[in-house]
Amino acid sequence: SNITLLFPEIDTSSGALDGHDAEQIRLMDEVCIVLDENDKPIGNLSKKTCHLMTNIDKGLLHRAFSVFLFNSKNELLLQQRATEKITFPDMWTNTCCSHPLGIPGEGGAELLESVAGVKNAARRKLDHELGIKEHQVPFNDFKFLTRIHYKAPCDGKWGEHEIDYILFIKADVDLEPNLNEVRDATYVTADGLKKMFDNPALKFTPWFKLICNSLLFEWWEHLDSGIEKYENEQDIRRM
Ligand code: DMA
Ligand code: MN
Repeated sequence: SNITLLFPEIDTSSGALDGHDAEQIRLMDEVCIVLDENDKPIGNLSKKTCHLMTNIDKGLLHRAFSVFLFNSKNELLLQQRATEKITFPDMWTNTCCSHPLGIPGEGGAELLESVAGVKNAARRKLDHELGIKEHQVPFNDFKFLTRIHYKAPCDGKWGEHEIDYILFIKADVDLEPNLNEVRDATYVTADGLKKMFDNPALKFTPWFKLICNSLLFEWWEHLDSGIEKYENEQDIRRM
């Protein structure tokens, strides 16, 4: 891999995790897929390295996914991130977000394979974060819509810089939230979500706000009629 040539002075700051939750520190050793601007994998680096702003400021970019799960009443499942989360704690966001890992079945250089990879990762994390068993979210029920390239600082030290695969699924599921990941979860209608935005006590993740302010409500209106025309977009949307 040419990654150490591209990022010769990568920051792995030894003290960056001090004081954080032990389980969340452990998860910072997960191996993320590092990308060029066209979503081609150029190597693997730890989740910790990928989320340090010092590295993001040098252009370091990785692959992610965002799941939007709707029940049969077309209500969207939201989660509030746990206080233990190192990035964006306590914020409300879409159903589940995470990273495909540099492990068999989750990677891929071509879109067909990378989409399959993020669907596999999504099923792994829906179970890990929300206790949704894989049989309730069949692989073939996920719809890939598009990819969003965005950058968002968190608190100065940490941030995101991702190509984020947007996945929709309609499923009625049983929830058993992992409280180390998720503080709260609730279903909302589109109007209910807009009312939440008016409540100044609630904070939302930057990527969720970007998607809400651009595409979400249009997609949501077409859930049962015409969602196909939004599926499998080949271009990467830069936000
Ligand atoms: C990362 O989400 C993915 C996006 C789209 C921001 P996350 O911080 O919730 O990842 P993880 O659950 O793996 O900590
Ligand atoms: Mn990330």
